[in-house]
Amino acid sequence: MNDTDISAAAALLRGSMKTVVLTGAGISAESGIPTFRGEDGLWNRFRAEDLATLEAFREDAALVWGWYDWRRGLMSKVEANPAHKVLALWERRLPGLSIVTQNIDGLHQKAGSKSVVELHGNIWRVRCTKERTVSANTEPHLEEIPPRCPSCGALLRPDVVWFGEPLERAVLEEAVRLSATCEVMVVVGTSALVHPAASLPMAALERGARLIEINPDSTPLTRLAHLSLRGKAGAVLPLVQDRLGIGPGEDGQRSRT
Ligand code: BJW
Repeated sequence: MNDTDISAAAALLRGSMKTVVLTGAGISAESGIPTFRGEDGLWNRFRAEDLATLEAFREDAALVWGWYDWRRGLMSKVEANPAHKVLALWERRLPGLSIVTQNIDGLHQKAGSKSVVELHGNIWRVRCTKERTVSANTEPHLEEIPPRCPSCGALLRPDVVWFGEPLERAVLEEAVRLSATCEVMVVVGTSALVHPAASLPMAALERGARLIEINPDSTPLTRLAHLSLRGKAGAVLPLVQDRLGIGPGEDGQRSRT
């Protein structure tokens, strides 16, 4: 990544009326949340089949909930990092910017982002396996594992999308709509291996969008990207932000300079 690439990314963003930022686990890595793949990834220590499928939950709900409870404890202690914060600022000051995230940690919202489509759900919500009702549960640790629905007594599950499960229809439709109509898509911190999320950049490219990738490693998207900014999100996004020249406004909001 060189200075010219940072300037080119800033120019693309400045000229875009509709931007989608697709994020993955890498954007939260610098907050202290482990990614899934790669050397220190969760799937190197745990088997996805045992913990992130409906079959695993039916087999041993306490085991699956134990793993999610451990992750809730971890996620309750972390803060949004500079990458999340830059995106929250851009949403306020650049026209038509939306975030589509695969993350379940809620850190984009914690940074102040409002327009966030959560493809894989949110760890701070639970869903009744019988009534399908969804409710917020933000306790770092659950009182009872596995937890039960206070209304009907059935098992509660994390309101997340496991392997082999369809994404919520309205959520996926919104993500596809945004991707297929954006002028610029910025893909941050995803291995781009899990579908349908990994298909969204293709939908953007097919409609002529410019693709910027921010990742320390290459991915299947790298060769398709118009700009590949190799580095950590918490370092690269603030550099692009500096080049964009969006300064602090009078009321704590920000304005373009
Ligand atoms: C940094 C960084 C820093 C590090 N800064 N970057 C064959 C082909 C196509 C599809 C399939 C297939 N076989 C099976 C499927 C379907 C499957 C799938 O895609 N599998 C592939 C793995 C092959 N998909 C599904 O099952 C999905 N559902 C579905 O397709 O339904 C169809 C259906 C229709 C009708 C009826 C029934 C079904 C659902 C997928 C759900 C994924 N769930 C998880 C868990 C969510 C809950 C939880 O968190 O517990 O979602 S798995 C996990 O992977 C999690 C993530 O959101 C997702 C993506 O991972 P992500 O974010 O890309 O993280 P990593 O770790 O992979 O990458 C991190 C990146 O960051 C790396 O590139 C680093 O370099 C980088 N990085 N530090 C910037 N500081």
